[in-house]
Amino acid sequence: MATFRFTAGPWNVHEGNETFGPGHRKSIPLEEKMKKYAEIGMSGMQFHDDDAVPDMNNMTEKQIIDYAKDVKAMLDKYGLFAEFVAPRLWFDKRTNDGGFTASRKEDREFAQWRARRSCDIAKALGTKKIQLWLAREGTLCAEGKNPVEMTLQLRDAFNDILTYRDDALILVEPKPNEPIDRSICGTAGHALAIGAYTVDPSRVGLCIESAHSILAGLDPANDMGFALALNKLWGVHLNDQNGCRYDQDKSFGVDNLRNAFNQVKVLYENNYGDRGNFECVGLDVKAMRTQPDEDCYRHLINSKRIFELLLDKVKHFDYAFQAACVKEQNFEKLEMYVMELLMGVK
Ligand code: XLS
Ligand code: MG
Repeated sequence: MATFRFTAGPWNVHEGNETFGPGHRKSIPLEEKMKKYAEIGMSGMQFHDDDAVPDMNNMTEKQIIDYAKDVKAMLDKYGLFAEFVAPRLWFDKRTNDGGFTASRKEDREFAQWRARRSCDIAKALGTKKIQLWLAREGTLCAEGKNPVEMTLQLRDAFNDILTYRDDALILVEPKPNEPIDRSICGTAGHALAIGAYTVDPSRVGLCIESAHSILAGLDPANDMGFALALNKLWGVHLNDQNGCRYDQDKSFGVDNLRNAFNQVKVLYENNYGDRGNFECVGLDVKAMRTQPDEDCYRHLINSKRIFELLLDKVKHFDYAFQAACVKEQNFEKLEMYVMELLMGVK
């Protein structure tokens, strides 16, 4: 019986900035977000390395760890845990052309330094999970990098993390494009294949994000099922996405409700969440740009509620009826049953 623990990152409550305009909501200090997250039912928080330690590029390794320990104390104060730390390898000038796959050796070394610091920060925050959203690991200009080299550079970067911290777990969060034009590791299958060639494949798993699967033209519930079957679903980033366009991070289920139902269904049926804080329901959603300051947490509240309402639908799913439909191969009947269930007629 799965118990779901919800988490979100500080970036999920943001000022509203996007490619075409600056943000217009006020910045909220980390502690205030923690307090509010606890109030709205989050159990934990997710971090980029510099969400936890903002000025880390200008700090010594010891200073970084000490700072992270203070963040841990803050989390404890609000009864929250840290789910993962993700090196943010897409903000710095040195990672313009990629982090682990940057063309220049010194830039790759910077990325490696950040990944190692993420391991230290994660330890101070009490988590083994290092999440890798491989934002710029690919090409802007197709001929700008060599695909064979990039694949091996990623494997080497995973190896460095696995060796630097021998209890670290890598969660790859695949995404096929954006901000990069062509990603070198765009799907769950790519991520696990690279993981299989590392020094410890048992410590490389997945975080499946709904929108990223949709952007790859794939079904998020099936991606989650794939990962669950292989015991590799170590995180999810639930949200929604209107087709293959820019990454939207909409509230969970608002565009593809049936799709969202099937994500909740596959998680519930496979007892996702039973491994406690290890298996969280991350809500990687962003508020619409129009949202005012005083209501800038609503998308998180809504996403959690939609998940819970869908969970209730899942619990009422008539498996005997489904089996009968499958036996007669009457999928029109089964489909209509699902539609009626979702529309509140069943
Ligand atoms: C962006 C990603 C990002 C990661 C965290 O597309 O979803 O938010 O989840 O680095
Ligand atoms: Mg994400």
